[in-house]
Amino acid sequence: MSYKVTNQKLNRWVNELAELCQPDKIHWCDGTKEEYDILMAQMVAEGRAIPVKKRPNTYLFRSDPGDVARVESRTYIATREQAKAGPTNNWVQTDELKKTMKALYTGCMKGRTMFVIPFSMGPIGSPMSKLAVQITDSPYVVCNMDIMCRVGTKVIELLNKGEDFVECLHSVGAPLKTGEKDVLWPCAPMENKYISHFPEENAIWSFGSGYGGNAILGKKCLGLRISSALAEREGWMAEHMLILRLISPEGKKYHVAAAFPSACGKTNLAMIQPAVPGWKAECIGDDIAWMKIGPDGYLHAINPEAGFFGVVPGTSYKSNPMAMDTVKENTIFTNCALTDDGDLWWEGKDGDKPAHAIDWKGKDWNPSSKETAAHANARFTAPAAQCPIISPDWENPAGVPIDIFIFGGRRSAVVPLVTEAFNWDHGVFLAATEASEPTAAILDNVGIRYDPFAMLPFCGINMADYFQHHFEMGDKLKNKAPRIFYVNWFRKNQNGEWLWPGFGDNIRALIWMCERIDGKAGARKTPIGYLPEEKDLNLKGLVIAQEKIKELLSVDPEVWKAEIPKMEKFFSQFGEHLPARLRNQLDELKSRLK
Ligand code: SAT
Ligand code: MN
Repeated sequence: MSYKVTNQKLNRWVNELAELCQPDKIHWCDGTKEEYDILMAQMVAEGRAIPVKKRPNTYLFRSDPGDVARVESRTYIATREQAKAGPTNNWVQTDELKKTMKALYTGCMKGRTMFVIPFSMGPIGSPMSKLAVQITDSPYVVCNMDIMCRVGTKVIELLNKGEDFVECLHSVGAPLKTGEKDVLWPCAPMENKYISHFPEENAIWSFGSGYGGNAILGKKCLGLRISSALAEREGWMAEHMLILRLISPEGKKYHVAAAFPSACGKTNLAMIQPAVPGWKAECIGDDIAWMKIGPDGYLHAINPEAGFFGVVPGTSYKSNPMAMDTVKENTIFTNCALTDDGDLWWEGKDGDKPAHAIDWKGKDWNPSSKETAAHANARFTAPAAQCPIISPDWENPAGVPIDIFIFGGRRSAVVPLVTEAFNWDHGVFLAATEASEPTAAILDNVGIRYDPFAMLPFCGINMADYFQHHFEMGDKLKNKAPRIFYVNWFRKNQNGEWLWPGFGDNIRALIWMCERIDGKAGARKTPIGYLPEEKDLNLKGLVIAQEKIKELLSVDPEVWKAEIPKMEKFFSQFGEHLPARLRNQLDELKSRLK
């Protein structure tokens, strides 16, 4: 250990867990490049990491085929009373879950090293940041945490001054018997995986998975589930949102925070290359926003993360050139295919398919293979600072003032390209009824589902309380609240073709939003909100059939009436707990559709 720990709570916690988990060794991480390089070199020697020749300091990992994404059915919110977790979370009573998991943790790190990772979510020392410590027995997780969070001795200095921290415990759940040879990707069987949260004690206990949000605990577990509970108690917001700065041709800055479900294009929008000349974009974050009302009365956002954990398939110079340039070096890839010339391949990458590759399972692959070369939820882990359009303000401890909130999902029908909420309460309603079609980011997602605020899998409290909290934030922000919009880039026509080009052309919807704020752009009032007319959108340079625009901006009251019973059913699970203001919004929509 290169530092001394005088925070007694931390020492006690680590000692207790060492006794429980019985690792061979304890390694206190300092987050330095040397440490990262040594761990990587070890993993290369063990065959777990494959250096990617064409990309400096870049490594490929292949996970166990049963450990490839978040598993929501194994994700728990444990509280004393069920009402605190609410109907949308898997709830287990705190003591009961602890008992089950303590049995699993007993001896779970035998034959392994226990790593202690002190980290900060948010710039170290920002009043909006939080300190945490993750314990893990996965060196792969340590290296990912090094990229995704701010790890190191500066955090220890703050802890030694007596600052508190969130306890994040993780084990892959695969102890080794004496002399037993390890597998390349250790993890536990599905029925023993637990991704557990104790929001009443700021603690996370994760067991059995080594993948993504199940294991990199700063991300969804702390960044959203624990933080949404903290935010409700402390009067701020922890949201599943990218943060983007738009700069108009006149040099005016607008800050956007946008919530879409996993694998619905947050990273692409966060790194947008505007198709309209003169407009510029800067990326601040691609997944999580922590927001507090600043001294100026506006809502200020920071990105608590330090890296991107992005979906690889579909990423190309066409869909996201900035992401492509971000992952040229110093990146961890998981579950991509390896080409014979020492580069990576994935579905949707630019250029021809390779004649031969090694697929994500380590098997020979060629273009006639039935299975995909990369897993649909293959991911890159890359430092945010490497993004060519990262904003100079991305680490500003005061955050950036948010002008625009965007919600949306993947809907091939019903939902128009862009809608503006009538007011804050209506915006909360639009967000609360956010819905999306399935993606590969989750193992067990089927059919269209309501995903309020894109937080369904990430809300650490009763979702009804979360809704109420948003109404109250609006009351505090008053006329300084962000304006709320709803978008759908994914509308299809009857032949199943996309109606909207998406990607860089999404700027056209964003420009309308900026112009609405400035009182420059027109809109028509519809039962579901304000919509632009064709003339209100900047469509210069876009070749698109008139009928497509018409369909993209259409609202069919009959189709929307058919949505009402689904919304009612979704809301009914909250019973009396549902905020009256949300019920009013639904009633008002009904009467507008009459
Ligand atoms: O695995 S993660 O939760 O980090 C990615 C995602 O589902 O958004
Ligand atoms: Mn996400």
